[in-house]
Amino acid sequence: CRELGIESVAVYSEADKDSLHAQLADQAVCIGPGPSTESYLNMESIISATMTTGADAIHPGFGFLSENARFAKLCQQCNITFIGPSAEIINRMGNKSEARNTMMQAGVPVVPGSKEPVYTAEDGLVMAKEIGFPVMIKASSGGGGKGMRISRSEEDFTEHFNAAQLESVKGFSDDTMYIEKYIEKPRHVEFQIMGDKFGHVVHLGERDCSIQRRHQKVMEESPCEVISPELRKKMGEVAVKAAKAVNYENAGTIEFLLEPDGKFWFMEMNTRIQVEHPVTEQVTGIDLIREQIRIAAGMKLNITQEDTCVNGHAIECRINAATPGVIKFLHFPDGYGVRVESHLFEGYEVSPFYDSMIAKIIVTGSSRLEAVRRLRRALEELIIEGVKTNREFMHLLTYHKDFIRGNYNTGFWEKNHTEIEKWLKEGITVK
Ligand code: MV4
Repeated sequence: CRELGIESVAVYSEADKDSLHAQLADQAVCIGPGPSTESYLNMESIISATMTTGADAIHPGFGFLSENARFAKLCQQCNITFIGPSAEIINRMGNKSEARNTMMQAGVPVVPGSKEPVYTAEDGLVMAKEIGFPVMIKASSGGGGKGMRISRSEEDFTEHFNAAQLESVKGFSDDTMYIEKYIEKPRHVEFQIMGDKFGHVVHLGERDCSIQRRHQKVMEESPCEVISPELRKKMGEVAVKAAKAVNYENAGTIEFLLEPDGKFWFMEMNTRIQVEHPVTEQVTGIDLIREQIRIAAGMKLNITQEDTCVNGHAIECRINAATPGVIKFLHFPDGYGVRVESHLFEGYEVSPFYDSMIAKIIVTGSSRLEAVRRLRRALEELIIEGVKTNREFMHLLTYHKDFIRGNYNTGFWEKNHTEIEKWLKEGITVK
């Protein structure tokens, strides 16, 4: 905002009163107590902070209200620009089974599965038999693995369906489910999309996000090791087609499941900027948040598909706190090709109210091997005293043969985390 000459207003909760963003913004408004429901999810409080400061627009970031269609609608009704797609698109893509149908109609390859939602285990079982086991049972309002179960046979289907549906009712007050063919150990590859208000849509390459711990991404990289330029062009065109099918505006992500033989399937669309967007910024040289603000202000995309190219290799490593605590000492790595995004400072108290992610280390190299070496060095230099983190684990992960060879998929964590934890316990360190 400062680079664009735009005055910024930060909203913060009482627990975040000393936070960096509140100190760095031109203005800061307290929107409520620590618990998210009373502050960062409190729509009325955020809208009134916008009104009282006379702000024109809200950037919702990721998490919290960033994919809440009701909030986007409320902004529209209050004449506040929501920096993202329209409430209608958020709503449509947030309904995962409707999103599938929309993409099927657009001719986008979708994971084989149910054409319409299912509400009972009986109907689900009929669907599963048609599709063929194993199947993935998913919640239409789900995402990030919530309300999702794998069923490998008729015998275990009903129990898994009921468990997934109960999770969905509890988590999203929605019992709408759908069934997909289970793709064995795919790679989770997502394409960054950017669309303006004039119908221009470009893709900005892919991010391989297969290394996930319980559906929480821990490491993301671009480009994906196994995607050839031809396959990238094909997947990119499908991603653009998917975005154009819904007249997509602003930043978005098309998530695909990629099979070893190069077959790829649309899984879901995220209607927000993602935590891992810096990986794409580093290999394309495009400031995605700046583009988001420009597009929301009604300006045209100043990127064309032709002049968008992926150069070099970027890897993001998420640093998570294992416990709350006060940061006693802090040293961030730096140097060529090292980018750190963090709200930490010495004396800052890592609060128990919010997400455990406390920093992102993004490294860029001219090759994947150079990026891996740079990530190892950056993790060795990183010092965070006062809270326990996953720094050492992630450092060792970069020495695992599957990671080094880049031949991993969504099964990486399940297959390798025990071995890496053993190395950690045995105090294996690499100098
Ligand atoms: C799948 C799948 C395989 N087959 N769907 C994970 C959460 C949400 N983004 C959808 N996810 C998946 N959906 C079908 N039909 C594999 C994943 C998946 C995954 C599954 C289990 C463990 C880790 C995973 C990491 C990424 C994606």
